[in-house]
Amino acid sequence: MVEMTLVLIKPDGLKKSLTGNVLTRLSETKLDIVGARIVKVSRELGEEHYKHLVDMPFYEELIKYIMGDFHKKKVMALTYWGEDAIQKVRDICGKTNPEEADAVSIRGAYGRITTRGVYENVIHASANKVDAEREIKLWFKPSEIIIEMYPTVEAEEKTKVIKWA
Ligand code: 3AN
Repeated sequence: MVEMTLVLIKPDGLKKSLTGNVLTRLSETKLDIVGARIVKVSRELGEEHYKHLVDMPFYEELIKYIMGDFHKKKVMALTYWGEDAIQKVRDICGKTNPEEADAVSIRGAYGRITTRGVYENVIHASANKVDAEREIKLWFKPSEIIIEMYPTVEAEEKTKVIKWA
């Protein structure tokens, strides 16, 4: 089944200059990148992304981590498209816990658990189709993705924008 999935290269991955390594590993999937952004993650965005973990003891540290408080204040957000995209990307990522992840997976090779107990696992990848749609719509506008997979509507918006001077 043709799917889209959201990938985030997290602040630890950017701080450790792992972007190239991660993209090279992901290219093994032969999936297409259809959207890419560098994002400075606000608390609001971090909290919305991880809202399913709000009751976990590591939640506050997790929000600080994704906002870049421990590394660099940026995340690389990517949308991949193709056959079985979600599972193919998850397989290369490895398990959530970097110590349990296969040693040749991205998280197994580059992740760690901090002394504060946060899993710094370099990469996020959508877990299933419902999450993928929610997350892609959270991180990307329709115009930032070069294919149309989810329905869109035309709307007039009167908002102030920043443009080149
Ligand atoms: P995944 O990212 O593999 O889908 P989630 O959604 O359960 O896993 O967790 C989101 C993030 O929360 C993880 N990527 C990791 O950074 C952090 N995390 C998850 N479980 C733990 C845990 N038990 N202790 C510390 N951090 C965790």
